[in-house]
Amino acid sequence: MPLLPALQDPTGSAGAREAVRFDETSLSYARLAAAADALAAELPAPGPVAVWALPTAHTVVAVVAALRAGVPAVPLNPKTGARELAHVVADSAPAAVLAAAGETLPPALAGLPRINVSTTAGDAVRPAPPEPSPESPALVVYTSGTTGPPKGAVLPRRAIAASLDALEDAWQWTGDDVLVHALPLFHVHGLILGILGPLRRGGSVRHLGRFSTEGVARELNDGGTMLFGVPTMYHRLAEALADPAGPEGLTKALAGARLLVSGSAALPVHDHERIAAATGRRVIERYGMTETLMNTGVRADGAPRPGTVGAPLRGVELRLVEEDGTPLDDPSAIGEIQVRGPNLFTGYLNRPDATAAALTADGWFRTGDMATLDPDGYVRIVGRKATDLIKSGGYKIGAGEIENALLDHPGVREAAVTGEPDPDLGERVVAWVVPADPAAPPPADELAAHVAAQLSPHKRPRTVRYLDALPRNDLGKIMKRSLHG
Ligand code: MCA
Ligand code: AMP
Repeated sequence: MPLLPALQDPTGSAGAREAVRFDETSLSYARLAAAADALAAELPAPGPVAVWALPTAHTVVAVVAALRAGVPAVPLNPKTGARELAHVVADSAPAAVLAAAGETLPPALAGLPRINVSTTAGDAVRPAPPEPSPESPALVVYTSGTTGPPKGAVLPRRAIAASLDALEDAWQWTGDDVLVHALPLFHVHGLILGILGPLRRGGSVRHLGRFSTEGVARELNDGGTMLFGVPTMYHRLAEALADPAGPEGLTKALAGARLLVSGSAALPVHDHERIAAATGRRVIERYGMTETLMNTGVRADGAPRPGTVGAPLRGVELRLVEEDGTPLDDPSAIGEIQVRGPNLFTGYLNRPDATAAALTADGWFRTGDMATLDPDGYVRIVGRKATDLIKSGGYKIGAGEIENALLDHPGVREAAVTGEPDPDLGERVVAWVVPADPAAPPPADELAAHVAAQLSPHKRPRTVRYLDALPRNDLGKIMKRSLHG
């Protein structure tokens, strides 16, 4: 089966069905196929191509065109700062960048041929291009590690198809579903689950452009059947439900949805319970990673259990292992999650060392997530192996890349970065800074702006704490565990 079957022959009523809607822009399947195929004909094979991934219909056309042409797409965060963008461009070496006409692109992309994306191009449905091989790379998605710059996870068509079909099975996801979300389109959650998911099923997606509780209420009350979000979004919905001045119709909207799904980070039990009490609906969680796509999930016909991420999805093998990699005897003990299955990536671009370190000889992926198993197989994530990974607003952020960016600032002599609990973001990036001149420490907002400009705004420190010296052990290693507010 092709990756996007509904685009194969979008004629008649199937072709007239709305595929995506962003504000005023609505594309039917016929329109999306025509625009994407017109663009696909222009793409330089074998690619890859970078996609300026604003939350717009143009991004959908660009990604679908690349998928139709069999050219790997590298979605770029349009807010990426100079240093990170230069790394992604150098590492992925795109043959062109795809963006809507009129978008101003940053200098790091100036050297690339530009191909303008139009949602109105193409006037006829062309014969479907031949389906590329299932193992061919579809997307390269950049994801942070503990140290160094982000790595490009190469995702084959096979993994995308397998993961989306496992979610179809778990959630009884059909072409009648209308998904509502406001996730960014340069990560797995928003792009693969949130856009390619509905397109694979022949259903519809309404993207809010940017998250708002009003937008969620409006779209769910206007035919939306499912909501996908990160825990920060559900936290804001829980707050809005409790606020007498919150958006009109929000309770009804959430109560009427078929599925409310949270992922990318742990949903706090408190927010889960507040939403359940106000709406009668329980949010269901699923657990995934950029490298593995989706691993577990609570089923639509299953029992949501706050604090758990459900059981392994169809086709996914999951086990817990000890520190030395041996599978745990006692399933109720804490171990690291390893997963194996058709949902896995093929490796990190240009990083055979990192790929080899992430996978065991027999193909298990080391997630770095620590968990226990409930007797019925539900997974409870209890923490992460690496203290140098921070999940803030659902974004994975490496402490090392922020420390390096801070050290580039002339006012910083030493820096350490940690994550601290935050009711809204889950974790908040905290920078511990030894100023070059103790009498004139660089202001916190200046350091935040510096990190935002070098890396990404979501990686900026939300709190800066100044120290005379960083705590170090006898070997000179920074003792991060003793850094807390
Ligand atoms: C603020 N801004 C700045 C600065 N300060 N810009 C430059 N310099 C600064 N110093 C800007 C920001 O860019 C943003 O711009 C606005 O101010 C607000 O920023 P922020 O406070 O960071 O955003 P927020 O409103 O708190 O965002 C919360 C959020 C967001 C909407 C929940 O965190 C989000 O979209 N999270 C989703 C992450 C995600 O999709 N993760 C999936 C990866 P502007 O106002 O223009 O926006 S995980 C994954 O894919 C796996 C597979 C999985 O399991 O799902
Ligand atoms: P990323 O690399 O950005 O794709 O993030 C993947 C990581 O997000 C996983 O390794 C987990 O630590 C975390 N994660 C994703 N979904 C969940 C969830 N439902 N509950 C807890 N953590 C999650």
